[in-house]
Amino acid sequence: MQTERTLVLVKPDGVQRGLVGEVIGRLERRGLHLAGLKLMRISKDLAQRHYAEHEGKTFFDGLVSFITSSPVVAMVWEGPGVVGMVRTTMGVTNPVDAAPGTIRGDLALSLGMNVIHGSDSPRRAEEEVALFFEPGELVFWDSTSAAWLA
Ligand code: D4T
Repeated sequence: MQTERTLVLVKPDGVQRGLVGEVIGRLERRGLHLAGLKLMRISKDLAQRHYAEHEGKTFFDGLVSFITSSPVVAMVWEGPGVVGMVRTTMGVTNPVDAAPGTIRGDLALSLGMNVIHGSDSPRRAEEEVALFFEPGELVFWDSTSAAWLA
């Protein structure tokens, strides 16, 4: 399977509740590789572009206000099939329906405050990684290289 990259955000609720380490730990334990990481405040413009598919929906303004309300941790994760693996590790959008054992099923509070974002397709992942990260902010993993294990 081809190596992919995906964008993950620990949303404001996750950062405020001290869940950054928990989210990173779960993704690391699945064997995924971290290729980029930063704590940032999302601007209104970036939020509107990131959530453009939801523009016009009743929850759009609330979604933009929430994601811009306080810092998020933005990450790029890498690995074969990483887009799907992150989505299954996250659980479905609404925590009421998210399975126990998933991040949202174990930790999320509500449809809005659901701890984590992960790109929903390889095409969106490429767009979202480019929206949040400059190429120079990302590292290339070579899982066969002993240097990473030293
Ligand atoms: P994100 O994009 O945050 O990873 O979430 P999902 O991919 O799982 O879900 P989504 O795009 O359908 O929704 C984006 C974001 O909007 C919030 N939301 C969603 C909301 O507040 N009310 C709603 O009715 C829906 C459908 C939650 C996630």
